[in-house]
Parts: sequence; structure tokens; C-alpha cells
Amino acid sequence: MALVEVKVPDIGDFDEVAVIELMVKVGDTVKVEQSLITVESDKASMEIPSSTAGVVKEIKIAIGDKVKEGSVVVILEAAGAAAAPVAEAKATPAPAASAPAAPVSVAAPVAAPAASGPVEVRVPDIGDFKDVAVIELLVKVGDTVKVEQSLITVESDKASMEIPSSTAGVVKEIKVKLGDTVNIGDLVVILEGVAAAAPAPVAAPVAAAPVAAVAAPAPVAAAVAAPAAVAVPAHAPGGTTLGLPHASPSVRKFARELGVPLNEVKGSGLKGRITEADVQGFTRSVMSGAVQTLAIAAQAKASGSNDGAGLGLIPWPKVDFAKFGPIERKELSRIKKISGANLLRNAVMIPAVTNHDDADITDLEAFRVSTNKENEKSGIKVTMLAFLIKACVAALKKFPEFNSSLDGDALIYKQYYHIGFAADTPNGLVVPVIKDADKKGIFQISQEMGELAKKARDGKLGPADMSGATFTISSLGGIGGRYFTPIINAPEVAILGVCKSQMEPVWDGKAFQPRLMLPLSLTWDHRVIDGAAAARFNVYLGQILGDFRRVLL
Ligand code: CAO
Repeated sequence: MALVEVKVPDIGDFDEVAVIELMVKVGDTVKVEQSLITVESDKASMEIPSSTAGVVKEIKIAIGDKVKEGSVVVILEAAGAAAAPVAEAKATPAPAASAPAAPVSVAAPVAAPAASGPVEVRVPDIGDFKDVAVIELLVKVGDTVKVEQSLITVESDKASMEIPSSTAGVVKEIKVKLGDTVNIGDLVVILEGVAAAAPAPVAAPVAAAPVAAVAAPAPVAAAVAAPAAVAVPAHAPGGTTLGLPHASPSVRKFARELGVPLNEVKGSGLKGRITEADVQGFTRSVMSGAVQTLAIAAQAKASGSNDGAGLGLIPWPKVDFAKFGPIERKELSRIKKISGANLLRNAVMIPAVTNHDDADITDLEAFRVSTNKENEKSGIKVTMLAFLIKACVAALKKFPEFNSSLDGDALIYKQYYHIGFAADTPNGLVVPVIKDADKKGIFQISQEMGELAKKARDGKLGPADMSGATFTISSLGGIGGRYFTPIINAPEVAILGVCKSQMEPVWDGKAFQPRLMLPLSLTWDHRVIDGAAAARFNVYLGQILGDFRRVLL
């Protein structure tokens, strides 16, 4: 079986048109005339058919490539007798190659219209096309159009194309309507207020049929004739062209510029054709979160993330809660709005893992209570959180990557220890920061924490109070619970969650002993920290909390 190169046939005046669709893949069996690719200029789209039947061995172009006459599209292993030698295939671009190549007669005739008075713009020579349907009106009465601006879109069973204006002016009358069929010479619009006679751009040099009566077709006339020359296989009007959305080239171009997946847009035009307004409407819906593209939805599904449109999940459920009972609507506090956005980003963007562990704080709690008793008069209450901050500083020193931040492909190791602590306030969660916790004693930390917590509750924390943290602790110990999974406060790489300690029976090797156990939940960024390091961090933290003298070692 012979290998046959199928090349882009004579496509008229088209030079360097973009491949917008591959309609076959390697291994496919194609028939003669079956479309292989779709190419598109800014004015027309067309399918390039196979001149030969066979099995696709190789595809020589990719979407986005620019092709012209003679570019190799595919290599086929020609089927039996149908096989055409390469040279022949080359010369016979399409079954209709016998048709006059690009019968683009459109020599721009044409007397330029007078500066005043109405000018009739007619359908230029559109090659082999007969009785093509008007599927889109691209201008309306009152519009000012430029030379070459598309006026209508017409569509045959082979291609769609836009008919441009040969003249600049204001649209006075539109002489066609959707669904009309038009032919060469048919009146499209009447323009008025034409400025200096706009000479029609010279179209294809092939002036086969003079069209003096026709207002000068814009260069696109050459293009629109081309599909006729290559006998593009039919696609069902009103449907899609073998998967290509039913839309004019300019709408497809518009959609591509916006990144709109045209096959997800519902067309409101004639026979379901997608209009520019449909693309705009779809874009608005996506931006408002009402609709998602399939790609975004799939991406979000894959990432398991929890947002709506931005992350590609199905839209957030819109429920009329009032249908089920009385409701009251309250705006989120400013803090909640800000922290919500931050938490969401951190939850979604950080590959976070949480390790849970317990620390025996029996002796530490006894020490804390006795210390507070001894210092009752000082007015400073030593808190468990202050010890936790000191213990964390020791662990951060031993495991410096927990005190780092990612910067692209690098890690920034911070040589200071500023510890944030989550504080619950009536308006929401804030994270004040104890600066240089390594240089401060338990009393000072306890005192500062008390002050910062009060400021937080009073809504008086300033940005300086809440910035610069290198690690954060979130303590729910005063409230309850066992374990939870705190969200890392980016750009930090870890956060320690602490819950309420409780007496538990702990096996000491001989007997169960009642010990005060503190539940720890360490969430860490897996891009920076490994599970083993996280486990070691927790173990070390537990050892320090179990016996603070270890800090000295
Ligand atoms: N186990 C058992 N008891 C604990 C404890 C623990 N881990 N931690 C604190 N307690 C006790 C305290 O000893 C105190 O008891 P006493 O009143 O008998 O002395 C009581 O709980 C209340 O402590 P506290 O919560 O007022 O003080 P704190 O230093 O532990 O915490 C602060 C201060 C600001 C962190 C805390 O008030 C707070 O806001 N916690 C909530 C943080 C939060 O919301 N985290 C979640 C973030 S994710 O949404």
C-alpha cells in the first residue's frame, strides 16, 4: 500500500490560514472527501478534505499552525485502488478540483461610490455558491460601517463566510433578512453618508467573471470563493460541522480571544447559531459564577477544591432559604471577608497535611498553676499558650524549615521567631503576633498575649500587630475539642493547633498512670516539609512540653 501525502489544495487567495481543528487522528480510516482539518481566516472558515481514501499514518500539522496551498496535512496509507500516488494527490486537492480554481472574479471594479447619495452594497462573486442562506446580520440600520466590515454572514453546506462592505457609510436600509437566500448581485444594504469614495480593495487577481454590477467585494470575496473550489464536505446546517460549533468565523475568533469554549455556548441565532451576543452572555455568566466551563469544572473536580467558578466546581447552590422557614440576612464582617479569602486561598493552594499527637503536660500544668499562685499579685497570668510559644520556638530552631517560607523554587529561612496566635473576636478570627518570642520570657509573652488578645477583642489591632509571623499557633484549649486541622497562614509553612488537655490513662510500662495530655495538630506544607520531619517536630515538641529542661540541651 502506498503512502500518500495529502496536501492543502488551492484555497484561492488564502495565504497562511490557521488550522483551528483536526478532524482525524492517527489510525483513522478516512474516505475521499472526508474533511481532515478546518482552517480559518478572519473572514471565513473551511474544511480541507482528503483527496484519497486510506488510513491516517501521520498528521503533519497541529492546531494553530498556519498552512497554505501545498502544506502537507496528513500522510495516508492509501486504501487499495483508491490509492493515489503522492504526486497525484498533490495535484488533486479535492474532488472538486476540476472546478475552476478560485473563481474569484472579484476584480474590484468598480467605480467607487459617489461621496453623496445612497450606495447599494451587493453580494459579490462568491464563487460556486448559489442560494446561500443569510444566517447572521452583523449590522443594523444606523450603524456606521467601514470598508471591509462584515455586513452579513452567509452559509452554504460547505462553509460559512462573511460578506463585507465595499464602501464606508451609514446603514440606511438592510435589504436581506435572516433565512433569505442570496446570490451574486443581490442587494445587501444601502449605505448613505459615504465619505470620500472608498475604493474597493482589490481582490483576487483572477478576474474570471466581471461583476461590474456588484459593489466591489472586499478581499474576502476571494476567500469565500475558495471553499467552493475545494469542495468542502457538507456539514449539517443548523448543527455543527463535525464537532465545530455553529458560528461564523468572526464569532469563533471572538470566542477564542476570550477563551470561551464555543461548543458550550448555546446559540440563539437562526438554527441555533451562536452569535457574538451569545458568547458575551456566556462570558458574563461564567464571570458571575452562574455557569462554569466544563474545563474548569473538570479541573476543580480533579483538585478536589471547594470554590465555585474560579476553581471550576459546579456552581454554588442557590437556595431560596425563605421557602423553608424564616431567615435573616447579615453581611459578613470585614474581618470575616478578608480572612475568608485568605483561608480559601491557603486551603486550596497549599498541599497541607496534618499530623496529630499528644503531649504530656502534667508537670508543666502543675508548674504553671503554682507559678500563677506565686505571682498572683503581679497581675500577669501565665498561660499554657505562652509555654507552647516557647516550646514551638525551640522546635523551630531545631527544625528550621518550619520557620521558612517558599519563594518560587527557593526557601527563605527566617532567623527570627515571630509567633502568631489565632484569637477569637466577636468580629472574627485575627492573628496577632508575638515578635521575637525567642528573646522573651514566659511572663513577658503571657503579658503581651493578654494585651494583644484584648486589643483584638476591642478591634484595635493595627497591621503591625498582625504582621511578620513565622509560625502560628491556634489554641482551642480554653474551649474544648480533641483535634482539628488548622489552615496554614501563608506564607508560613506550618501551624500548630492545640485543643483542650485532659487527664488520660497513660501506660508507663508497668501501669496506667493518670496524665494530663494535650492534643496537638500540626499542619504543614508538603512542598516544604516531609511527613517524617513533621512527626519529629511533634515528638520533639511533646518532649519539651513534657520536660522544659530539654530546651537547654
Ligand atoms: N487545655 C486545657 N485548658 C486550657 C488550655 C488547654 N490546652 N488552654 C487554655 N486552657 C484554659 C486556660 O487555662 C483557662 O483556664 P482558667 O480560666 O481556669 O485559667 C481557660 O482555658 C481559658 O483560656 P483562654 O482561652 O482565655 O486563654 P488562652 O491563653 O488559652 O488563649 C486566646 C488566648 C486569645 C488564644 C484565646 O482566647 C482564643 O481566642 N482562642 C481561640 C483561638 C481560635 O479561635 N482558634 C481557632 C482558629 S481556627 O478557626
